[in-house]
Amino acid sequence: EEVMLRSGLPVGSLPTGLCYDERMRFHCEVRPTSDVHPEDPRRIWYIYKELCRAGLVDDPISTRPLAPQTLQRINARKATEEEITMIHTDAHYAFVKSTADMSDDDLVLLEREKDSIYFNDLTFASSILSAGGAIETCLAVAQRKVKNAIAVIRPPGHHAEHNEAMGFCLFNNVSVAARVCQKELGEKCRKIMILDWDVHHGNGIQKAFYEDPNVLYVSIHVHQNGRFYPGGPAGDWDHCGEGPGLGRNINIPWPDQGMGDGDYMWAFQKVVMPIATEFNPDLVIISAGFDAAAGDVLGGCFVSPPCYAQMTHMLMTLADGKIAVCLEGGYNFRSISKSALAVAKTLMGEPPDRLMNTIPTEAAKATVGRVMNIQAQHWRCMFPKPPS
Ligand code: 6DK
Ligand code: ZN
Repeated sequence: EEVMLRSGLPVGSLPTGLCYDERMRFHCEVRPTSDVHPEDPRRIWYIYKELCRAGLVDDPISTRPLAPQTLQRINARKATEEEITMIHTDAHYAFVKSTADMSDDDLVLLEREKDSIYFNDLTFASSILSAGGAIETCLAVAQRKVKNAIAVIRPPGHHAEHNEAMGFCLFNNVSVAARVCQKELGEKCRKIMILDWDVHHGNGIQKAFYEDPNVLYVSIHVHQNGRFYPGGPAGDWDHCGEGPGLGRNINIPWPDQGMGDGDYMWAFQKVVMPIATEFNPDLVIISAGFDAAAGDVLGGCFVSPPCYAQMTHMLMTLADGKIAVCLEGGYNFRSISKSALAVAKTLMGEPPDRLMNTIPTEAAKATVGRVMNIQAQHWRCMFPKPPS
């Protein structure tokens, strides 16, 4: 049955949104070495080109006839200081801003002090556009200006903490966007689910909402004895939130042995979808890194484009379909382009392709079983079934 908007139009007739802004490519290494950094400005350009190639974007560079349905542009804008400091400290905002006026020598020195982060004089500009792009994308979805949307943004955000830039991340785009939506839209957007399928743990998002009952953070990431970035115990399965936020943090930490479609589907069927349905969010935001994709050297996993499509499709059953996809990591140009295209097509209503492999590994079942056991303390849907 079709869901109707107040305007009388069916939701299905609204377009899917796309946020992309060339200027987010300005952030790059000030002194590139022989081997290029994986968080390369071309990442977002390759994804955009793939969407154009498929005829989904009305752009002069598009070489193919336009598809019957195209993506509706969402303009990225600069996030304001007020918005950024809903998550970050004034000092952190001031620090990132100050890098715009530093000399190249100072920027190189700064890079050595920090954990997996580089700067140039346009890092700040790109970072506030990336956060502002996430904000505009999430607001457009939450306000039903579009059916759903994808934000092809960089630099990524999920590792950035209140006072810390780390792991290629300056500002926590998705966390800032979630807070802005709650503040601007009130009761209409109180409960937000953030699903993080980037292969790394989104320590920054977890920390920002650890005691918040209204933000459900679910992360699927490689994490074996804290050895995979960012390391430390924060990404373990027994980190479930604190105080009023207890049970609103779900970590699904894979061992480092190359997980694939069957494992992700198992996690979605057994944990992600049941808990998400019980939580019943007003908005779903995906921290969509494509570094668990087959072909990604940093991730070492094997997720296929149809599996990303399938995960998107499942999440679209929540929040009346209000889902905003925000790019995080993903380093193989081809893998991220194909994966993002599959997600965009799914958002636009195309049924996902069939998966080649749907069988979970024993290691995945063991991890998911541990998560179910601990989350049974917080979620009715996780109770073991009584014998029939
Ligand atoms: N550094 C992310 O994908 C970022 O989660 C991952 C950050 C990994 C940092 C450690 C690391 C390298 C590797 C190869 C070459 C240079 C540096 F935030 C996201 F972008 F989403 O592997
Ligand atoms: Zn990542």
